[in-house]
Amino acid sequence: MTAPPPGNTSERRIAHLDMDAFFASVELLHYPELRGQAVVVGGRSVDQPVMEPDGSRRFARLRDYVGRGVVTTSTYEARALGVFSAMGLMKSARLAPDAILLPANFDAYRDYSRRFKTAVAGIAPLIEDRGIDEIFIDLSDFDEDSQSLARRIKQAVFDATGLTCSIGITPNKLLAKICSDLDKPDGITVLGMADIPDRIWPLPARKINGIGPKASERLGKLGIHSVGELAAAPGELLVRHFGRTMGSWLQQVAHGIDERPIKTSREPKSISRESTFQRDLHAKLDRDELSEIFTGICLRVADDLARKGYVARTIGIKLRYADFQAVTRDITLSTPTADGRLIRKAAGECLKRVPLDQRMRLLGVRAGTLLPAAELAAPTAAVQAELPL
Ligand code: TTP
Ligand code: MG
Ligand code: MG
Repeated sequence: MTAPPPGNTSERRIAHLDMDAFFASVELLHYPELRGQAVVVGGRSVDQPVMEPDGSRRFARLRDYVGRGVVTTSTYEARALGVFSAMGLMKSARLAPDAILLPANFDAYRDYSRRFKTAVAGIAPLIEDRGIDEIFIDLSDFDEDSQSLARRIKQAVFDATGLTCSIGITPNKLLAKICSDLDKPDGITVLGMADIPDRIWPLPARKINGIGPKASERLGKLGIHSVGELAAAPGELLVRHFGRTMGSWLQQVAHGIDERPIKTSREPKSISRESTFQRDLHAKLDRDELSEIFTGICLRVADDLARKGYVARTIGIKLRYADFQAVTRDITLSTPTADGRLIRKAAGECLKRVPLDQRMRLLGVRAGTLLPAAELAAPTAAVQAELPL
């Protein structure tokens, strides 16, 4: 995708979605009895809750924490007491001694991250992955109004995860990122370019993604605190203090201008595995050993395909002889597959088509022309495969 040509007046619709108190909210799914309490994620494994004989759980409290750990995230109840991400745990214990402390459980967070992204992709497939708990979504092609789209996406996320998120929908990524944070938690903020003076200009300049603590301090010294003050600052003043590139960027963003397209992650073109032998092998003399290695490579390719959710229409081999010459062969299957035995069979066919009188040092198997596996099951989803995901 490219930015719209200059003079194009049709506004894009870009959403930024960010999960609410993400790690802490995932923990509350596991410990629902903690709902409504100040909870902090950031402890060590010794802070794991302990099951009491009566079946209840005993949780670690912030006041008992000794060490140098920091808060990874906190529930909104803990934030109300002044406890935020990156604060030292011992310092936060002074503000909220009774808060519950839990160790982080990254596997669970990654799992819920995948779940919410898949749920959104089921509604709107043009997604830019921005990390574990946030995405941009290009909604420009929808006719539906922004509020109802946002509600539908939030509902899909909730149905898939039991978690709430906040969404900003605006004409670009810059504004969407700001807006997803304006009504947290569980919020929806929709705005257009005309709303910038009322809604964006009163905000502190550091709300703009890219204006960090250093830049905002330097702006402060120039008497510029809000986005509106930045928008009103003379261009040459900004260029003088920040250089041409940063100076003109500051001016643009203060006016809410941002043409960056959504960068959707590419579908992989192929998945391959190869193995370099410990010693050079001969097709006939080392037949069993070679066959075992070959099958192993095919099974790993099959496993990669299954894990990533693809089926392959072409299977190929790469072979490097002892003299470092390489050859490749491939074959197109009548039906796309992720089945290890079928991949092995097809790769075996390829192997028959290469000269095998010389010893080999490397063998590789490649699955190409990939399709999402879901499409084999649901041909109606074929349209989606044409989108530049
Ligand atoms: P954020 O989206 O910044 O925060 P959050 O989801 O906890 O809360 P909010 O409702 O304000 O969005 O970060 C997402 C997760 O990333 C967060 O749950 C924990 C992790 N994280 C860290 O590990 N260290 C940090 O300094 C921050 C800010 C977040
Ligand atoms: Mg978040
Ligand atoms: Mg986030």
